[in-house]
Amino acid sequence: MKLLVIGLGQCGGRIADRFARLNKRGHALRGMDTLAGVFAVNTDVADLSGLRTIRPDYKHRILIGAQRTNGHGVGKISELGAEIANEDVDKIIDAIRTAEGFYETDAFLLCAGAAGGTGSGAIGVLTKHLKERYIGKPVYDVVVLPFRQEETTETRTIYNTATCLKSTYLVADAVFLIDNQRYVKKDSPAENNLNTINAKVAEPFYNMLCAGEETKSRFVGSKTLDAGDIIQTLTGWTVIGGGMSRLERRLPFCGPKRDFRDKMIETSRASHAMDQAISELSMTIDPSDVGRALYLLTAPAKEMSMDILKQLGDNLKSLAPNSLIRSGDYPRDSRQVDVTLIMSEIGSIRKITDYFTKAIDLISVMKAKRGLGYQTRRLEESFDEIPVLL
Ligand SMILES: Nc1nc2c(ncn2[C@@H]2O[C@H](COP(=O)(O)OP(=O)(O)OP(=O)(O)O)[C@@H](O)[C@H]2O)c(=O)[nH]1
Ligand SMILES: [Mg+2]
Repeated sequence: MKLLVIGLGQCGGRIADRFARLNKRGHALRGMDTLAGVFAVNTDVADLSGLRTIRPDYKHRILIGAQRTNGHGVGKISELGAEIANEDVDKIIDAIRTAEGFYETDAFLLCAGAAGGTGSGAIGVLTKHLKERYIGKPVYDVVVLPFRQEETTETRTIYNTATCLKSTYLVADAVFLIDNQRYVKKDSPAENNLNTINAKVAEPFYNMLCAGEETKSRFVGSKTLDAGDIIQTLTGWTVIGGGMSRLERRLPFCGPKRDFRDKMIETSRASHAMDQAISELSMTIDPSDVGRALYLLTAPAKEMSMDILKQLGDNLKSLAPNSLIRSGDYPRDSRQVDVTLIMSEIGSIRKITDYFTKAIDLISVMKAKRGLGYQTRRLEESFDEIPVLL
C-alpha cells in the first residue's frame, strides 16, 4: 500500500519524519517504496527546521500563515490554525501534487497532535479539502492525544483535543488514536522521550505497508494483505499495535524432523506476539466494541502455516466477538515473529467521551462567565455543542 503522509504542526511533522525514515529503511532493506511522498506543514519555521529526514526544500517542508504568525506558530490557538489552513490550502495541495508517486497513492495519512494549535486546527481542514478534491481516495488521520500532565496544567489542552477529535471524526475515513500517556512507562524515564514514542507509533505500519508492495515471489504470502484489505478495515475510531517474539537459534544437533512440541512452540510464539500487539495498542479500548479488525503475521516462511494464522484469528475472535476479521501472512527472512494488529470501527471509547464532556463543561463555564447562563445537558446535546473546525 502506498501512502502519502502529511505531518501538521510540530508533533505531526515529527511523526511524518519517522515515516520518512521507515520508508528509507524499506527502500534499503527490502527494495521497495511504501510512501508516495512525505511532507510537513507548519506555521513555525523552527519546527520545520528541526526535522531530519523529510526533504528540506520548501515544497516538502511547507510554511503556512507566514504573514500572520511571522513564522512563530499559533501558540495553541487551534481556531487560528484552522483559519490559516483554510487560507493556505492551495499552497499545500500544490506542493503535495509534486510528489513523484502522487498518482500511485492509495490513501492519504495526515498526522497531528490534538492539543496544540497548528496541527490540531489544520488536520480537519486539510482532510476535508483532500476528500473534496480527490473523491474516492481515502484520507486517514493520526491524532495524538496529550499526556495527562498537559491536561491538568492547561485548559486549552482539553478544548483543542475535543474540537480536533470531533472535526477529524466527521471528515476522515478513519482516525488512528495515539494516546501519548499510554507510552509512558512508570519505571523507565526514557519512555517519556518523544522520539521513542514516535518510533513506536510509526513502527507497526512498516510490515503492513510493505506486505502488499512485495514483488519478490518468495516474500509473497499465501494470503497477501493488500491495500484493499486495509481500506476495507479502516473506518471511524481506530487503534494500531505491534508485537514480536524472537526466534532462538536452533541447536546444531536438532535434526530436520520436527515433532509436535516444535509445532506447539511455533503457535505459542505467534500467540505471544499477538498478545503483545493487543497490550501495546495505541490507546486503551474495549475489544468487544470493535467492528473490524485486521492482523498480519510476518515471520520466516517455515514459522508460518495456515494453522497458525487460523489460531491467531480464533484467539482474536474470542476477544473481539463482534468484529469482522481480516488477516494476512508475510514471509520474511528474519529472526523474529511479528504481529501487526489494527482494530477499527470502535463504537465508543471512554477517554474520548470524557474529552467531550469536559470540553462542554469548559464551554459552559466560559459562557457563564460571559453571563449566558449555565445549564446541565445530556451527552448528545453536548456533542452538538463542541465547535467544529473545518
Ligand atoms: N507523540 C508525540 N507527541 C508530541 C510531539 N510533539 C508534541 N507532541 C504533543 O502534541 C501536543 C502539542 O502539539 P504541537 O504539535 O506541539 O503543536 P502545534 O501543532 O505545533 O501548534 P502550535 O505550536 O500551537 O502552533 C502536546 O500534547 C504534545 O505532548 C512528538 O514529537 N511526539
Ligand atoms: Mg508548534
